[in-house]
Amino acid sequence: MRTASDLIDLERQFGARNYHPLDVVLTRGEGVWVWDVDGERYLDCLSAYSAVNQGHCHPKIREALIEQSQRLTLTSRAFRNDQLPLFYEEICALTNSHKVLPMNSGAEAVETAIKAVRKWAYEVKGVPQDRAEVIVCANAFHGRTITIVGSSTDPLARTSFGPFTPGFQVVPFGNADALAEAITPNTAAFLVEPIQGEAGVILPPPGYFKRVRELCTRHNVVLVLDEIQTGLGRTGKLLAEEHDGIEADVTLIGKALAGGFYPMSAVLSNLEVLGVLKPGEHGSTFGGNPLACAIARASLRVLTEERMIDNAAEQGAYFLSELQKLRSNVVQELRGRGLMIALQLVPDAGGARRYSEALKNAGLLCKETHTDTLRFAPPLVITRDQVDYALEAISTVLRTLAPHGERAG
Ligand code: IF1
Repeated sequence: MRTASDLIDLERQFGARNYHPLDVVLTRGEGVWVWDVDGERYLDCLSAYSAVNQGHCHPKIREALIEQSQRLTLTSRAFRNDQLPLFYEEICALTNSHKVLPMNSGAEAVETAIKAVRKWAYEVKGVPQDRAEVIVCANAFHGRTITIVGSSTDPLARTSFGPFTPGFQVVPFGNADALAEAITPNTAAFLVEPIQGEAGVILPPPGYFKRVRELCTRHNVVLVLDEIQTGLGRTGKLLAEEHDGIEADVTLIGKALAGGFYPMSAVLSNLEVLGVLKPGEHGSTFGGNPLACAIARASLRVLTEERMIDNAAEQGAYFLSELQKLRSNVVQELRGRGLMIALQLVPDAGGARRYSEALKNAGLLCKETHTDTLRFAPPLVITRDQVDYALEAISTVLRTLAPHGERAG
């Protein structure tokens, strides 16, 4: 048997170095727990970036995967399959959508939305050809394609990957006046996360999205909400837009749509925007395949049947309020909604990375974002006792890692 360090060496030798993972080699997962190859157990507070909201290896989703994989996995969209229409019907009923376009990764859903709103701008809004603009936010994260990183303000994401796709304008997140100023007659859409994830769980000021909704309606701009991370229960509602009492014109979902078993994403839309796409204008070999659709149907079913969304609201509120009681001098700020929680460390805490490493040794897995922020986003099936386990690990690590202690190493 290969040891953990053998496996890490193999990865170093053959893998591209585009990640810097914690040195924990996982081999099994169940609910909120994962185990490494040495049999150590950890509470997963990352949930594969919210792709396993339903918990690792959920038995009912696994059953759907096994059952469907014994019948039919892939047809391509050249033929119809008997799962896609049922997925359409169920996701539309659940999210109040009129039209759906299934893709695979989150980035593909974002790209699809950009294509659709551009075409809508030319054919419906009357924007002159090749002049359509999409407004995005500073510090946003929407994926890794050339077009998307070209719209990004993050130097790490974009440097040396140009030349980029034109047609993007950037405004600060949370500032509706800045959006109002940026809108021109050529503006096709405003693409925005309800809560900025990668930026460090940044919540906009109250009332922001109400004004955004009004501005988009008034100026005939498509409001595209990227709910790829915030959606499907993560924030304590099915979609984060519900917290703001608004409805997007186009909603992007991915990640937990297929419970962490399979890559699947979707563009949910009103009739008008997706209505512009005609046969042959867009597609994907794997998009909408029967295996993905069967898994997604089970993933959505357990999310509601097992009350995971309410549990996220309840346990998230408890988690955040208990974190607020920790009173550590290295904590600068706590932010969160539902089970999407960030703990920002003071600038001289020595960096979040050594905290995530110490938390790993204390039996909790999480990932730092940028240099000073720790993110906690466990599966939505977490119980109060398991939140207490996380709180215990976090308080121990905050207490024992001296704020001015030695560097990580
Ligand atoms: C990685 C972050 C999370 C997303 C939103 C689209 C996508 C994502 C709002 C693209 C993806 C990921 C990808 C992952 C890291 C990660 C992430 F730290 F970058 F911000 F989740 F917190 N829109 N988010 O968050 O979806 O194409 O990846 O399916 O390693 O890049 P994708």
